Amino acid sequence: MKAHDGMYIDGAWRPAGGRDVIEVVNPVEEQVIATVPAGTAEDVDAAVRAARAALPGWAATPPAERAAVLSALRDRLAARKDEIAETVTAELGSPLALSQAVHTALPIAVAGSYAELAATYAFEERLGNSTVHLEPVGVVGAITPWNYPLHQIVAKVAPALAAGCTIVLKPAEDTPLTARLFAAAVHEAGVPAGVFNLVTGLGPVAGQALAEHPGVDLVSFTGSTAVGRRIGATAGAAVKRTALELGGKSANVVLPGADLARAVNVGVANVMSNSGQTCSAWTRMLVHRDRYDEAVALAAAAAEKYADRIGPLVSARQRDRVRGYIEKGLAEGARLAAGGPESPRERGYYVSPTVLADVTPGMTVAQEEIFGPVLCVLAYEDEEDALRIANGTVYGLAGAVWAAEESEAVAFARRMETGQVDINGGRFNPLAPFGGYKQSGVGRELGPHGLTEYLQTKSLQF
Ligand code: TXE
Repeated sequence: MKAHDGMYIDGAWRPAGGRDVIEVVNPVEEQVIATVPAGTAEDVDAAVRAARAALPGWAATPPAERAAVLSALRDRLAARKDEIAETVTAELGSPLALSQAVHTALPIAVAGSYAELAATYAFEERLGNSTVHLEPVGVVGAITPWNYPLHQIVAKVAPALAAGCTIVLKPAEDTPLTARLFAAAVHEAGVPAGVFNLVTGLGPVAGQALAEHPGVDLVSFTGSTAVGRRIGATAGAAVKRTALELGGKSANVVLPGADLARAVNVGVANVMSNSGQTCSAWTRMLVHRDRYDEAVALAAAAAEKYADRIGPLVSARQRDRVRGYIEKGLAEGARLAAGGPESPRERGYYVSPTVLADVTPGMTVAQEEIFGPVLCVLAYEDEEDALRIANGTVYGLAGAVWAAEESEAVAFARRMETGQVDINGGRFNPLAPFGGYKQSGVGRELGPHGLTEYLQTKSLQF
């Protein structure tokens, strides 16, 4: 058990204002592995002041120099990759291979992509008789969740740095250790004092103080729709910009001529990865009624293969929540094809890879984000019915379409109310904009579209 001290404010680790701490629990052993200080409104205020003071200097730093700092940050993260992967595994519970391949390698790639973008992006453009300058929005309050502890941080901090913004980060209380390592890498990379600041703490205390702080120009939040809605309302009242990346209920649409086995196997892998704690996960599989039974059998067999490999959920609270959803699904008439609500192990916050069949669009499990290793399989009658079901939730973050012909899948995807669709499998692209339609959020992350969230325009007329 390690008791960590301090907040990273104005280029140094400084004592926290209060004495309260947050316990970090390992989800496999259910044991406290560390504590970090629980930040107060005073800590947040000190961090915002530091960020404000650093803003003019960083905003005026030429993009090529900001790119060099980002490149150094990428290198420092890469140098610490083993330590980061082990830390993610310790506080999130993810298997080490996943922590290495996804939780660490992916954000390092994203940091690298922003180093390149900062160097090449057109921060000035000509429009007729005007020059348009793309300037930093100002001080960013970044509030991140625990499901991808490093990626969620990099997806906000890297574009903010590239844009010339300064930042105060409040990471999730479940995974503050990865955030502390990130701050160490920022320091080693030579990011000037005050440009990046870290305050660990509870959402309703430190998070809320950050979101409400008048010295913050943009709140960039990833997390639950309930908290996102509140942050949006508060920011709206203060006429403050927001970027909100919220929940999802993405559809994996298997059109009649598609390779069913491949679509189901990749679809199940997508849901089970990270124990289902992924906002973009394809949690609803839509299959034509003629092949429905075959698809459910394939999905159940695929899910069972994950039983020994899957990590736990992040916390007892999340495990109980997911189990509650499985029970609710069964109570509303779904049929258990694999897994179930019972605990598969004596210790650890595990939930069995679960497949719910005979799910209909109106059921709670077909509408609400479960955030666990639970796949719902729904039958459709024809393509129009599939589209109605796919678009029939308040969310619209991601999705997938499988078809015999790529053009057929693309035509269907164009009619989906969602921000990102994988065609016949797809492949992760760190430059592709990621973000939601409808209540999945406001704004986009990653690539040049992610960068524009942190920029505002000023036009000079000649
Ligand atoms: O999220 P919270 P939780 C969804 C998912 C999950 C559910 C609950 O469905 O089951 O949300 O997770 C901070 N003011 N997602 O409770 O509370 C908090 O400290 C300011 C989807 O963990 O939204 C943390 O840093 N900040 C998702 C962050 O918000 C506040 C990822 C997210 O926590 C705050 C995670 C407040 N009043 C959960 N209250 C995704 N989109 O990827 C909390 N926070």
